[in-house]
Order: sequence, then C-alpha cells, then structure tokens
Amino acid sequence: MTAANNSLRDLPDSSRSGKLSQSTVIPAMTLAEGTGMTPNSSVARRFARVALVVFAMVFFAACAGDAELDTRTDLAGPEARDIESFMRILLWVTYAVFAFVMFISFEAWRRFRIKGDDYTDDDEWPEQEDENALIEGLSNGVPALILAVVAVFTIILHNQLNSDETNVVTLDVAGASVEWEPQVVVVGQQWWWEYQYHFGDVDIDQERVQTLPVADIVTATQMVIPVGQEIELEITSRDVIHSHWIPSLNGKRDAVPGRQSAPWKIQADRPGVFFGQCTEFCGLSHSRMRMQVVALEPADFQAWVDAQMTGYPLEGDDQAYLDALVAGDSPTAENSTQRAIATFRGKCASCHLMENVADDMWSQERVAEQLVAGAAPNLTHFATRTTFAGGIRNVWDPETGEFNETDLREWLMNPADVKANYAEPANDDDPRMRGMPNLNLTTEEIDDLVGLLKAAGEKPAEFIIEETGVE
Ligand code: HEC
Ligand SMILES: [Cu+2]
Repeated sequence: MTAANNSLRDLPDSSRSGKLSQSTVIPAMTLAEGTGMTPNSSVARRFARVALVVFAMVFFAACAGDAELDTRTDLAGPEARDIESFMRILLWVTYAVFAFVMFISFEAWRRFRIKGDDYTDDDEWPEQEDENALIEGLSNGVPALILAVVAVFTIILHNQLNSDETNVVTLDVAGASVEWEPQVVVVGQQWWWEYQYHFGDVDIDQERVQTLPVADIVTATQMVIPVGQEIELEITSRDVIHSHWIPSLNGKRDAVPGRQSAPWKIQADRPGVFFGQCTEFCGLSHSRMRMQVVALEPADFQAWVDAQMTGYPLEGDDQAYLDALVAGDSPTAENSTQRAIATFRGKCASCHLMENVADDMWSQERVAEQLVAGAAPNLTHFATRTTFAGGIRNVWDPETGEFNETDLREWLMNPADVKANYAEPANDDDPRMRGMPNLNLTTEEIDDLVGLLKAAGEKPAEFIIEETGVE
C-alpha cells in the first residue's frame, strides 16, 4: 500500500488529480484520450487485447495435446506416479494461496475504494498504518510455514526417487548365467546420449566413466530395460552439464562431467516406449539431443541382450577378407561388404567402434584426440536401434518398415546438414571437434557403408519402430 501510495504521489499533479489518475493504471486510456478517440473504441481495444491473449493461450495449449514429454499423462512407473500425486497436492495448495490473495485484494478494494466522484485530493487515501505486528507476523509466518511443510515432503519424495536397489535379474550373457543388479550407466555428450551395460564386476560408483572398460553392451539414444524391475541409473557427462529426463518414468537428473550422480532409479510397469530430451541447455544442438527408453517383457529383454552380445555378423568370404586385413595383408575387395569394411576401417574406425569389423583399430585415446567429448556412437548394432543422430532421424521408416537409406545417405554426405555441430577443429593447436565431420565420401563409398550399417543387427520389433518414429 505504501509503495503504491508513494509512486502515485510522485507523479506530476495533472495525472494525480481527478479522472486522469486512472490513466497511470491503464495506458490504453491515455492513448485513447491523447488521440481523441471515444471511450467506446478504447473499450473495444481492451476487449480485443484480452481476446487475443485468451486466444493465444488456448491455441498454444492445444499444441501440447499429444506432447511426448507430457509429465501428467502416460505415466508408466511408480516414480513418475509419486511425483504426479505430489504435484497434485501442491497444485491444491497453490490454488488455495491464489484464492486467498485474490480475496484479500478484492476486500481491500471493496472496503477502501472511494465511492462516487465527490472526493478531494485529501480524502483520496485511507488513513495509513505503519505497523501491525499481527498482520506482518502472519503474512511472513504463514508462507514460511507452507514452504517448510512443502520442503519436508519434497525432500522425502526426492530421496525415494533415488535407487536403493536390491533386485537382481538373472540373465544369460554369452552362454553364462549372470546375476545382474540392473544398472545402466548414462553418459551425456554434445549432443547425444550413450547407455552402457556392464555385466561383469565393475564397481561403477568408484570409477569415473571416462576410465571405465568398454561395456558389455553400448547403445546410443535408446535404453532398453526389462519391465517390472527397478533400474539404477548412473548418470554422468563427458563434456558439459546435460540433464536426463524420461517424464513417464521419473523426474530429471543432471549429468555433470567428472561426477557420478546418486543413483537415480526408473521402473516401467508395462512394455512400451517412453521419450526423453536433454533438459539442460548444452549448446548448439541441445534440442537435437533426444532419447527413448524401450521397456520389454523379460523374455524379449533376454533376446535383446543376446543380439547385443554378438559382434557384427560377417560370413564366409567377408570374414576371410577381414581376417586378412587384420593380419596385415592387402586383399582385394570383391563385393560391397568388403569395400565397406575397408572404408570403415580407413575412415570411421578412428572414432566409431564396430565389433568384429574394426575393434582392433579402435582406441579410446585416439577418439579423445579428435572429439572434445571423447566418444562416438558404437555402430556394431546400429540397425537394432530405431533412431539416430540424437533421435532426430529414423533408422527404420515407420510408414514402410524399410531401412531408412535416404536419411542415412544424407547423414554420411554431410552430418552438419542434418544436425548442427562443430566438427571442425577449433584451431590449429587444438584438433578436437564436437560431432561428426564431413568426410567427403564418394557415392560408392556411401552406398557400401549404408549396406554395412543396414546389416548391423536384426530389425527391431514393429511396435518399437512405429512408436519411436520421428516426422
Ligand atoms: C571424427 C570422428 C568421427 C568419424 C571419423 C566418423 N564419425 Fe560418425 N559420428 C561421430 C559422432 C561424434 C557422432 C554423433 C553425432 C551426433 O549424434 O551428434 C557420429 C554419428 C554417426 C552415426 C549416427 C549414429 C547414431 O546412432 O546416432 C552414424 C551412422 C555414423 N556416425 C557413421 C559414420 C561412418 C560410416 C563413418 C565413416 C565414414 C563415420 N561415422 C566417421 C564421429 C565420427
Ligand atoms: Cu545436453
């Protein structure tokens, strides 16, 4: 009251007295009066303004009708539901606060307004009070109390979202039975997500991700989990801060370089595909850093593990050709696959791991020299995934079910055309880059490589292709 009072008093006299004082509150009136417009047209204007705002609100709200990142529908796990129920309670608290504040404001206006227009400057303001211990105490104490209660419940809920996992999944890994404490290492980098599955005895909490051994299974952009199991996520980053968020399954957790998050958990109670998006601004292609979680029934998950544990499938002559290359001979490539193997080893293996095609040439150190983050997607099982380049292009066309050669060709022609990056060395002293450079491949090289990538694993289930399909 006092502040408003002062600011009005400071205004020039003309605007303080009589009718004009309203114009300080409603600029539209000043405009109308200044231009000699009738009061009617200014009312029309105000109405038009309000109508525009309401229209914009309704219109833009409609845009989010089937938003894949909707936090309030399509909840598929206990963590997401806990967050949602808490949100619901919080919303009612905010409704109550809103209603109360509105009521107080209305009452102040109703009681203290000046009725009629027979008033003078002197009785324009009701008598002002300087202090009122009760009102001040309540107006500070009640909000503080509400916030404290909300804080306590927030902290309790937050701790529940962390994993204290005790569950074990028995898996068949390359012929041996493994007791897997479901854990996935999540690594963000500019601008895609990597998921690592370590079945061996790797103490992930103790070691930094940068120095972990190559995982048993490594995927990009797509995390596959068994339904009904609590999965512990170890979230970190190779370069800058990112944030991992799958709204249907849990809240978000930052991926901080050099740090391992407190284990976050997710659990899906039904098979399905759940989307996410990096939610911490991380530079140029932040918006093109998406991901999906695919939840599968235990048997389907086991089948997925089996497929991911096999190297790139090469047969007969092609395997012999590769063996000769590895042995240091220079055999002549006789078909497209063999040409692709040679090209891959020559132009791609410095960054990409492809087991049984070029793992002998790949080294973490060499990758780190070229890439700021020090990693590129593992391409051994490229065709078992459904999107690439941070989830912005389809590996398999959701309409036709065919391998999406068109987009892959475009990518190999010049990745920066598909997804903005900094795949040029920063300067002469620093050869490192972020993203995949234009390798100036010939049409034949691209055709061969598309064939190689198309055969990199089995086509995934139809429902995954349909649900993950991007437009
Ligand atoms: C200098 C390192 C580098 C080289 C060399 C390189 N790539 Fe890449 N590649 C990357 C990086 C980094 C990404 C991730 C880009 C992104 O999503 O932002 C990538 C992404 C890809 C993808 C998409 C993978 C996915 O799942 O999202 C394919 C396919 C690919 N590269 C194929 C190739 C092929 C084929 C070659 C050889 C002709 C090659 N790359 C050479 C660094 C490299
Ligand atoms: Cu990011």
